[in-house]
Amino acid sequence: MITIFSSNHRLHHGTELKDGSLKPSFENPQRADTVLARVKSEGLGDVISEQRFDRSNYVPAHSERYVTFLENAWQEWVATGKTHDALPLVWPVRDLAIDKEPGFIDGKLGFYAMDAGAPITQGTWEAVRSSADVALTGMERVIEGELGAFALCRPPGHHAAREYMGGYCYLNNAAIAAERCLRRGAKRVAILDVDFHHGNGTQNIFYDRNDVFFASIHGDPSVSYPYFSGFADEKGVGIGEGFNANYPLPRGTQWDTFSVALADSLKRVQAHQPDFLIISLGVDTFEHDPISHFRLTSENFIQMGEAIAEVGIPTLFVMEGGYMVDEIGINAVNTLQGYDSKIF
Ligand code: Q9C
Ligand code: ZN
Repeated sequence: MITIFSSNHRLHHGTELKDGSLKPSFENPQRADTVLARVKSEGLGDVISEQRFDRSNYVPAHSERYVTFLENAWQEWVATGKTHDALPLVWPVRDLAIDKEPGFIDGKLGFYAMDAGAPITQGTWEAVRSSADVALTGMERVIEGELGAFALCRPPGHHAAREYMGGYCYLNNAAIAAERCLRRGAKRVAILDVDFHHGNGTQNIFYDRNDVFFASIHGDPSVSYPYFSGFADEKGVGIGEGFNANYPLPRGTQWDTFSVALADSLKRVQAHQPDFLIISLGVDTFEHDPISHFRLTSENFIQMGEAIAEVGIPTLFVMEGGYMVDEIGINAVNTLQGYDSKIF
């Protein structure tokens, strides 16, 4: 399987609040470099660089003003005399005004964020747009006939909604790829999110749509991040009703339970009859992940890839989370090798 990678990911290396102070984020550059090293040492296939795409490719999944915010946020932050990571400190919840974009960066940060988990740094925009370009480049290859491709995206994307960032995510790489293939003539697309955390951003973007079926298997939001999205009764709205499926699972979930949800979600994917399948591939379901609570083994990721291949739909894998840096390469590549073993 071909891999698409951008060295621009290294331009983004942020901090997060942990145990009362700012520490280097779990979402660090080592992650993508470790996965790339495994892709190469296993001889998974060719590794190519991303093509440059126009920002108009990001806008169908996001709003014009949100993309503009991302492009300019660091400059606006620096103009206030600050040089440390930009993080929001105030949010428009409940009855506060959500209809007016603030004119000052401190307000904009809260307006366009769901949490304080997506720092904006000097290199963030360049890394973020390159990550989206990695997904778009991978999608092009699948549209042109590859049966599988791996978009080694970093930063990840699935928490990024139409108009907000959060959870290490800025642009929703999987959603941007889905919009691309619809514009290139696909009738239907399915996105299956196997990251430990609910793909709230992807759900948000396609919630009122019937052309994109979205399913997510994740830690029960009543006890796991992102807490406010990912419940089983979220099934879509309007013509989108029935085109969103959530599988919240308890902490401690192992393969026996995960695989049942996976099989059901893949059955629903097949019923949608998509032209293309996009997998939001988070490997933070691993038993030793430092911030997550499932217990999949490295072997289980091979089984996951095999199960996905059985559906028989050309598939783009898009890298999302996974924070056990020593194993993230093994687990991601195991999934891809499992897929390849059934397809080729
Ligand atoms: N102490 C992705 O996997 N913080 N994002 C959790 C844990 C947010 C994860 C706090 C985790 C976001 C793409
Ligand atoms: Zn995650």
